[in-house]
Amino acid sequence: MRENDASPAVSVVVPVKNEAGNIAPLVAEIAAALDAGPGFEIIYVNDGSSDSTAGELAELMTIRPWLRQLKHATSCGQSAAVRTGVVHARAPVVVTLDGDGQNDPSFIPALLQVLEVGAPRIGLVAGQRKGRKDTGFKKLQSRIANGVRGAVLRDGTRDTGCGLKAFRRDVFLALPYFDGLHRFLPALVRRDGYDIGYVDVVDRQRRAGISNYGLWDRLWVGILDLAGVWWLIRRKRRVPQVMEVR
Ligand SMILES: Nc1nc2c(ncn2[C@@H]2O[C@H](COP(=O)(O)OP(=O)(O)O)[C@@H](O)[C@H]2O)c(=O)[nH]1
Ligand SMILES: [Mg+2]
Repeated sequence: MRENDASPAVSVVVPVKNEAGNIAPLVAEIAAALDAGPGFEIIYVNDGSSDSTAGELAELMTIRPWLRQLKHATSCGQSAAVRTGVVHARAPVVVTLDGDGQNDPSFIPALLQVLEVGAPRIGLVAGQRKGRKDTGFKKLQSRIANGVRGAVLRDGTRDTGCGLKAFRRDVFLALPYFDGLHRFLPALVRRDGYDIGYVDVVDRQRRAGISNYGLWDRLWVGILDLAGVWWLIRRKRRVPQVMEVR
């Protein structure tokens, strides 16, 4: 998208909290990945950052007409930030990725391709990390979390923690909303009758700054959320096909 296009084909949503130093390099990479394709917009959802994230975005917006910043007055969490971005997205297809540079935007076209070829059967395409660039301890946490989740939900997904995802906006907005939702998207999209597509992606190091999560906030809420998603899937019912009789 060269001009400020009000109806882009793809909206890229990036949730950020205190990602100073990571903004400009990632915006450039996303734009480079999508430049040859259909029109796009990039929506940064700034979730109450206290560093220079807002200023760095504002400065870039003066030269990047397709860049938008949505700000939460106070921090509401990553799931809320993703949802805000999807609600305000102008395209029917949304791509998400983390704002710290760990997800490589060069995989975005591959995700979009799988979504397009699989339409309308595939509702979401999930990046699956290979060769993780996190510490050994974090990789272990992630492996356990993905293992337990896979055993309980049987969602057929090796890795749901990867921020790189592509999905239909209407499919996402029909999902039940709760804090933590962004970690359970494949299981919930499947619950609504869609298939999930997968693309192997290569993970990178966080470019600058530090992780927003510690062990405990991920572990405890993860267990609670898993119980909730298990219940939601147990209570799945057939979706009625409704016809109005006149
Ligand atoms: N909007 C928002 N984004 C967050 C929050 N916590 C983390 N993020 C973003 O979500 C992405 C992943 O978080 P990160 O701290 O890198 O987690 P990790 O890679 O799993 O250790 C990054 O883009 C963060 O800026 C939050 O509370 N609100
Ligand atoms: Mg990260």
